[in-house]
Amino acid sequence: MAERLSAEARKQALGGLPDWTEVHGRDAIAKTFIFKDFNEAFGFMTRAALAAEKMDHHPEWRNVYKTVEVVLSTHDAGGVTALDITLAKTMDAIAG
Ligand code: HBI
Repeated sequence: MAERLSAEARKQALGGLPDWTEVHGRDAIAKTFIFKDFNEAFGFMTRAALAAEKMDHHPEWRNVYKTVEVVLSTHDAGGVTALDITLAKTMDAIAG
């Protein structure tokens, strides 16, 4: 199983992930993506869902029109692991 990152390692990883932040009161990271319209937002979610499924690592997320709020945490580990950092980078790459 993936290991939870230390607070220091998590901070360092977040340094390379623009606009991703730590979630207050929980070992998780979050980012809100805002797209041009619903079509762009849902296209992002579709591509990210396929990447997540391939990783067998899935986001918590919420979509309202052109906004997608994402929270990443590894449930099995009870916190942020390297899998969350990889998925965050993948989502950033997909969002462009
Ligand atoms: N996704 N975010 C997240 N965290 C998990 O622990 C997780 C997952 N997707 C699939 C998964 N774990 C499975 O590997 C286990 O529940 C068996």
